[in-house]
Amino acid sequence: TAEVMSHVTAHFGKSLEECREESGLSPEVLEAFQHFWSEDFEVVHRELGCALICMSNKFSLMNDDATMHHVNMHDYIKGFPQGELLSEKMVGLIHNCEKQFDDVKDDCSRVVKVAACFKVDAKKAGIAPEVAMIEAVMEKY
Ligand code: BOM
Repeated sequence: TAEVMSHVTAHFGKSLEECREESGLSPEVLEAFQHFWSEDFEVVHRELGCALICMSNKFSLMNDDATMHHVNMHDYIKGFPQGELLSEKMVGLIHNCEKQFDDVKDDCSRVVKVAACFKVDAKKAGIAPEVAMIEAVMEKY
């Protein structure tokens, strides 16, 4: 659900600052991670893909080849309130997007394409949070 996704995004997004430098993602491109879900934000920069890899590694959510670690992702999402309502859906959507871009060799470039695909599909599935929903739960993490 979008509510659960707001919690996941708020928690995951807290690791963005730690990853900014090593990923080369400037604050002008993405000031705060909650804006990932904004209509106005285009998920296109390779550096965002590098940042997502760095952030995911803080929580062991990716394998060494920068694909999603299914078990760890399930467990991570299930750790949030009502997370079991979202985990299967979210893992399924991400995996479906990964399959569409598995020909892209560069990890950062592939991950940003997978993330853009996931954003579109999550909106279609009605599980994308509003930025305001994320902001409302930021203080919990
Ligand atoms: O093959 C790489 C898979 C990684 C894709 C990551 C997509 C996540 C997009 C950003 C949304 C964040 C919300 C929660 C974070 C959990 C990863």
